Amino acid sequence: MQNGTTLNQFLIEERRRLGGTDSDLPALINDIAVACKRLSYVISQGALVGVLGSAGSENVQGETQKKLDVLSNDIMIEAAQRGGYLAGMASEEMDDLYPIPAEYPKGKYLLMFDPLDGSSNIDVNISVGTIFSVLRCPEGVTNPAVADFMQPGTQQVCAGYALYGPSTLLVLTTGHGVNCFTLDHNVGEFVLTQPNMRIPEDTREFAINASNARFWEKPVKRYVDECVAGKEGPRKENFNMRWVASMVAEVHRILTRGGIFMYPRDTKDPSKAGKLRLMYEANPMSFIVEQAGGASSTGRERIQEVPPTGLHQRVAVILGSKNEVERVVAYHKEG
Ligand code: P6P
Repeated sequence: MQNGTTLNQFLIEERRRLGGTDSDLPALINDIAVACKRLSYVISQGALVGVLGSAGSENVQGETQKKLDVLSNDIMIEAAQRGGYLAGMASEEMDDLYPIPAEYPKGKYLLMFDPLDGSSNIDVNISVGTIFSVLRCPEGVTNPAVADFMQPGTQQVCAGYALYGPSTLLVLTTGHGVNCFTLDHNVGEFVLTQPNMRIPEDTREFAINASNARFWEKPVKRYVDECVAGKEGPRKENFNMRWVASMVAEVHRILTRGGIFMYPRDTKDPSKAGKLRLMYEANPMSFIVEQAGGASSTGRERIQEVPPTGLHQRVAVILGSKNEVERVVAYHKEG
């Protein structure tokens, strides 16, 4: 597909390519895209429409919810629940799964999402995003339970993110490469601007929250120390560091110019396997990164093969340029 193709035109082609089994998937993607367009507008209005600041509540993660966290969750639910493509939803902002109300038809997919990733940045006007993952609901299940969502990332049929930055972007995969669309505000359409995105296998740019250095496990500390040692160190190359505190922005930078993003397991809270959530952050981003030729690991196993045990399960995340991720994995093997 060439640049300038609209998302609608792309999804018509997708429907032809996907054929019978997943013929409803393009229509579900379109519903998600409508939610992202609405979110793009609300986020761009910010203080003008009084959506900044705290909602005065906490989510299941124990994190203070921003007004926009709650609003973005509502926008996604409202856009996705009516179409008849879903059997259920789950979100970072909801403790339990969201069953499709009886007044709407049910469908064959399960949608999991982080409606506003990086929301701690919203009040300081730094890029935030929406991340989503689509699974098939088990055959014959019309009222899915949490157990029906407990499928490894390899079972995803679609994953994507919207990035609300200087431009609003929608990045998608259905297992046949990664395509990036830019929202044309003049016509309200997402337009294909970066077809078939590929991550360079090598990089000299790493992303990690260095304030956690004292908690890192040895392999991560070894990798970062070698990057920081630069030309004088074992890598014999200088490295750059970035940390936006918005996973969507980090992943998009990596898709665009390479890099490695790490939110590893650490000793800060030994009870947690990591900070990021498997089902609606790590798995969808891993699907996208691998489809673009990158790699994604906990350091000890491929993220998409981690067996889920809960909707809000946390996991260590090391993803990006293939050769750098493999180096960090090798360091974990060496101990
Ligand atoms: P920290 C945002 O809250 C998020 O889930 C990711 O988008 C981001 O990469 C990470 O957490 C930032 O974490 O500890 O730097 O605030």
